[in-house]
Amino acid sequence: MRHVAVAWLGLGANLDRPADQIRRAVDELARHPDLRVLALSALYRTAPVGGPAGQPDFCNACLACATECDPYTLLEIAHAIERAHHRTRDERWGPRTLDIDLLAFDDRRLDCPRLSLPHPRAHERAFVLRPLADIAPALVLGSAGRVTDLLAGLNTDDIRPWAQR
Ligand code: PH2
Ligand code: MG
Ligand code: MG
Repeated sequence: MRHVAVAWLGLGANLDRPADQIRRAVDELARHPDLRVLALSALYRTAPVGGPAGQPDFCNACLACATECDPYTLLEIAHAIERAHHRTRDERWGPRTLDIDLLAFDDRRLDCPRLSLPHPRAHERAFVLRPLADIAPALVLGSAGRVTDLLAGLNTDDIRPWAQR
Protein backbone atom coordinates (compact mmCIF):
# COMPACT_ATOMS: atom_id res chain seq x y z
CA MET A 1 0.00 0.00 0.00
CA ARG A 2 1.26 3.48 -0.79
CA HIS A 3 1.93 5.99 1.95
CA VAL A 4 -1.02 8.18 2.87
CA ALA A 5 0.22 11.67 3.71
CA VAL A 6 -1.61 14.45 5.51
CA ALA A 7 -1.37 17.84 3.85
CA TRP A 8 -2.44 21.21 5.18
CA LEU A 9 -3.62 23.79 2.67
CA GLY A 10 -4.20 27.52 3.06
CA LEU A 11 -6.95 29.11 0.99
CA GLY A 12 -7.34 32.82 0.30
CA ALA A 13 -9.53 35.00 -1.91
CA ASN A 14 -10.39 38.68 -2.12
CA LEU A 15 -12.22 39.07 -5.45
CA ASP A 16 -15.60 38.04 -6.88
CA ARG A 17 -17.45 36.96 -3.72
CA PRO A 18 -14.44 35.63 -1.80
CA ALA A 19 -16.32 33.32 0.59
CA ASP A 20 -18.07 31.64 -2.37
CA GLN A 21 -14.69 31.13 -4.03
CA ILE A 22 -13.37 29.44 -0.88
CA ARG A 23 -16.47 27.27 -0.39
CA ARG A 24 -16.42 26.15 -4.02
CA ALA A 25 -12.70 25.38 -3.83
CA VAL A 26 -13.32 23.23 -0.73
CA ASP A 27 -16.04 21.33 -2.64
CA GLU A 28 -13.70 20.84 -5.57
CA LEU A 29 -10.92 19.54 -3.32
CA ALA A 30 -13.41 17.25 -1.55
CA ARG A 31 -14.63 15.86 -4.88
CA HIS A 32 -11.11 15.20 -6.17
CA PRO A 33 -10.55 11.43 -6.46
CA ASP A 34 -7.00 11.59 -5.01
CA LEU A 35 -7.85 13.62 -1.90
CA ARG A 36 -9.90 13.08 1.23
CA VAL A 37 -10.74 16.20 3.21
CA LEU A 38 -10.18 15.58 6.92
CA ALA A 39 -10.89 18.98 8.45
CA LEU A 40 -11.88 22.51 7.49
CA SER A 41 -11.39 25.65 9.55
CA ALA A 42 -13.84 28.51 9.93
CA LEU A 43 -13.73 31.26 7.32
CA TYR A 44 -12.03 34.49 8.41
CA ARG A 45 -12.07 38.07 7.17
CA THR A 46 -8.48 39.29 7.21
CA ALA A 47 -6.82 42.58 6.35
CA PRO A 48 -4.53 42.30 3.30
CA VAL A 49 -0.84 41.80 4.05
CA GLY A 50 1.45 43.28 1.38
CA GLY A 51 0.38 43.96 -2.18
CA PRO A 52 -1.19 47.15 -3.54
CA ALA A 53 -2.72 49.68 -1.15
CA GLY A 54 -6.50 49.54 -0.92
CA GLN A 55 -7.04 45.97 -2.07
CA PRO A 56 -10.13 44.33 -0.54
CA ASP A 57 -10.11 42.25 2.65
CA PHE A 58 -9.39 38.56 2.18
CA CYS A 59 -11.42 35.53 3.09
CA ASN A 60 -8.98 32.93 4.49
CA ALA A 61 -9.42 29.33 5.59
CA CYS A 62 -7.32 26.19 6.05
CA LEU A 63 -8.03 22.59 5.23
CA ALA A 64 -6.39 19.26 6.04
CA CYS A 65 -6.53 16.40 3.57
CA ALA A 66 -5.21 12.87 3.24
CA THR A 67 -3.60 11.90 -0.03
CA GLU A 68 -1.39 9.30 -1.68
CA CYS A 69 -0.10 11.98 -4.07
CA ASP A 70 3.38 13.45 -3.76
CA PRO A 71 3.64 17.16 -2.88
CA TYR A 72 4.23 18.26 -6.48
CA THR A 73 1.14 16.45 -7.71
CA LEU A 74 -0.88 18.04 -4.92
CA LEU A 75 0.50 21.45 -5.90
CA GLU A 76 -0.59 20.79 -9.48
CA ILE A 77 -4.09 19.86 -8.28
CA ALA A 78 -4.22 23.12 -6.30
CA HIS A 79 -3.05 25.16 -9.29
CA ALA A 80 -5.62 23.51 -11.57
CA ILE A 81 -8.39 24.54 -9.14
CA GLU A 82 -6.96 28.10 -9.02
CA ARG A 83 -7.06 28.21 -12.83
CA ALA A 84 -10.67 26.99 -12.83
CA HIS A 85 -11.41 30.04 -10.63
CA HIS A 86 -9.82 32.31 -13.24
CA ARG A 87 -6.85 33.06 -11.03
CA THR A 88 -4.39 35.38 -12.75
CA ARG A 89 -0.89 36.21 -11.55
CA ASP A 90 -0.39 39.88 -12.40
CA GLU A 91 1.14 41.33 -9.30
CA ARG A 92 2.87 39.72 -6.33
CA TRP A 93 0.46 39.59 -3.38
CA GLY A 94 -2.13 41.35 -5.50
CA PRO A 95 -5.87 40.71 -5.42
CA ARG A 96 -6.98 37.25 -6.51
CA THR A 97 -10.07 35.11 -6.96
CA LEU A 98 -8.36 32.12 -5.33
CA ASP A 99 -5.02 31.18 -3.84
CA ILE A 100 -4.35 27.66 -2.58
CA ASP A 101 -1.00 27.24 -0.83
CA LEU A 102 0.60 24.05 0.46
CA LEU A 103 1.42 24.90 4.08
CA ALA A 104 2.78 21.55 5.22
CA PHE A 105 2.92 17.96 3.99
CA ASP A 106 3.47 15.39 6.74
CA ASP A 107 6.72 16.59 8.29
CA ARG A 108 8.44 16.85 4.94
CA ARG A 109 10.97 19.60 4.36
CA LEU A 110 11.51 20.79 0.81
CA ASP A 111 13.34 23.77 -0.54
CA CYS A 112 13.24 24.08 -4.29
CA PRO A 113 12.09 26.77 -6.74
CA ARG A 114 8.62 25.30 -7.30
CA LEU A 115 7.82 24.40 -3.74
CA SER A 116 9.09 24.95 -0.21
CA LEU A 117 7.75 22.98 2.75
CA PRO A 118 6.68 24.01 5.25
CA HIS A 119 5.51 27.15 3.47
CA PRO A 120 8.31 29.68 4.08
CA ARG A 121 6.04 32.47 5.36
CA ALA A 122 3.22 30.51 7.06
CA HIS A 123 4.82 30.81 10.49
CA GLU A 124 4.70 34.62 10.46
CA ARG A 125 1.22 35.12 8.97
CA ALA A 126 -1.74 35.43 11.31
CA PHE A 127 -4.13 35.03 8.34
CA VAL A 128 -2.67 31.51 7.91
CA LEU A 129 -2.13 30.55 11.56
CA ARG A 130 -5.53 31.68 12.88
CA PRO A 131 -7.50 29.26 10.63
CA LEU A 132 -4.77 26.61 10.90
CA ALA A 133 -5.12 26.72 14.70
CA ASP A 134 -8.78 25.63 14.28
CA ILE A 135 -7.75 22.31 12.73
CA ALA A 136 -4.10 21.71 13.70
CA PRO A 137 -3.16 23.63 16.87
CA ALA A 138 -0.31 21.24 17.69
CA LEU A 139 1.11 21.06 14.16
CA VAL A 140 4.82 21.90 14.10
CA LEU A 141 5.91 24.03 11.15
CA GLY A 142 9.50 22.88 10.77
CA SER A 143 11.96 24.80 12.91
CA ALA A 144 9.48 27.69 13.42
CA GLY A 145 7.50 25.74 16.02
CA ARG A 146 3.96 24.88 16.98
CA VAL A 147 0.97 26.63 15.39
CA THR A 148 -0.64 27.90 18.60
CA ASP A 149 2.70 29.10 20.00
CA LEU A 150 3.42 30.98 16.78
CA LEU A 151 -0.05 32.50 16.74
CA ALA A 152 0.28 33.65 20.35
CA GLY A 153 3.19 35.86 19.30
CA LEU A 154 1.26 37.65 16.53
CA ASN A 155 -1.26 40.47 16.41
CA THR A 156 -4.67 39.09 15.43
CA ASP A 157 -6.66 42.35 15.62
CA ASP A 158 -7.19 42.27 11.85
CA ILE A 159 -8.61 38.73 11.83
CA ARG A 160 -12.35 38.34 12.34
CA PRO A 161 -14.97 35.69 11.61
CA TRP A 162 -15.96 36.11 7.96
CA ALA A 163 -19.60 36.96 8.67
CA GLN A 164 -18.76 39.79 11.08
CA ARG A 165 -18.02 43.15 9.48
N1 PH2 B 1 -2.10 36.26 0.64
C1 PH2 B 1 -0.99 36.79 0.17
C2 PH2 B 1 -0.55 38.14 0.53
N2 PH2 B 1 -1.37 38.78 1.48
N3 PH2 B 1 -3.18 38.84 2.96
C3 PH2 B 1 -4.26 38.23 3.49
N4 PH2 B 1 -4.94 38.85 4.44
N5 PH2 B 1 -4.65 36.99 3.12
C4 PH2 B 1 -3.98 36.30 2.15
O1 PH2 B 1 -4.38 35.15 1.81
C5 PH2 B 1 -2.85 36.90 1.56
C6 PH2 B 1 -2.46 38.19 2.00
C7 PH2 B 1 -0.12 36.04 -0.75
O2 PH2 B 1 -0.59 34.84 -1.11
MG1 MG C 1 -0.47 32.70 -0.78
MG1 MG D 1 -0.11 30.82 -3.75
